[in-house]
Amino acid sequence: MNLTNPDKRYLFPDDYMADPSVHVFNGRIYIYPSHDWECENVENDNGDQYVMKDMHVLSIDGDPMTGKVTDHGKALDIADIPWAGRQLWDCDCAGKDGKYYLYFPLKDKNDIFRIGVAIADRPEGPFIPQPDPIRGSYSMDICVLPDADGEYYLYFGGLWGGQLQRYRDNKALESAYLPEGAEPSLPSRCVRLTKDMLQFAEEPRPIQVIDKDGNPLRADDPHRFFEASWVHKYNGKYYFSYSTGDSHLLCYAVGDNPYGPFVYQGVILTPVVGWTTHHCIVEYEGKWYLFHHDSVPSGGKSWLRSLKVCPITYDEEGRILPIDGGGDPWTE
Ligand code: FUB
Repeated sequence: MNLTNPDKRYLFPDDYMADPSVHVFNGRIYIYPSHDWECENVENDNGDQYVMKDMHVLSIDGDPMTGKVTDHGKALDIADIPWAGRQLWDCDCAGKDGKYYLYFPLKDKNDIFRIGVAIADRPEGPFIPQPDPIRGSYSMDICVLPDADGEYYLYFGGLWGGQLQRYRDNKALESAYLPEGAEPSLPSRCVRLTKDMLQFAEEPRPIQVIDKDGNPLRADDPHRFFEASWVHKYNGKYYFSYSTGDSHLLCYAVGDNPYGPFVYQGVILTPVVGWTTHHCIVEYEGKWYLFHHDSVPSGGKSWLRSLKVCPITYDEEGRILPIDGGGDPWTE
């Protein structure tokens, strides 16, 4: 694999933030990141080291590679969410009819991830949470796609600490089941939102990433879905991108509609410094950018991450040229 090494920028050196979801609202770039905190816990596969308690909205004056970044302050605090337990993870925001809807995953008082909605009059918030989580919601890592048909599609799901292995067919299992070997890998989920943006309009559907022969990627494939779904559209195609978790890649797959299936294409970003990798892909004034994070500024602490951005390039066939993440080398 030939890697590219475009210029990269740390966006907000003043604080540790991660998991960027980015949108252009009213011509301005807004970033909805997780707000990382120092923690005493030992790192574990349950993600107990990610103890986020609030979130801030950032915005950029113009070009993401050079524009001034503004911190608009605290936009949501778990102290204001009636059903909150702990761990406010990766959010995303959608704008509709002059209102802004922030979708956030948060563990409830039983330590189960649910998805909540909070509403604001401005993209920077503050966001007022609804009193209860979305009915039938589970797991974490949110992306909302506003589509040309006027519908909004919410993507979610993540393994291990994200609890997706505890569910099948949208129902909680008695015990978690993680597929192994040649078994099909666990898929992300996609669900259309109701017109008022506050509930699921249907049962969430599995998002299959398939190989060129139409088979779901295997559970032991280092390119299989793990967490951090993002969907963007390029030349009329739907690009589903995601983190592979324990193989530390960002990969993508392409489909013809919001639900897929999505045919696996390749790696976007090789491993960064730090365990997690998480991203979004956004167009601004005709150029495309990858927003992501790494743990270089914290000296490699995987729970203290810093936001980054770099340009991405598509080739003539719409393939994304893979980028060197700067972490331990990875070989395909
Ligand atoms: O920030 C907590 C978790 O780490 C996110 O939900 C994952 O995507 C990973 O970045």
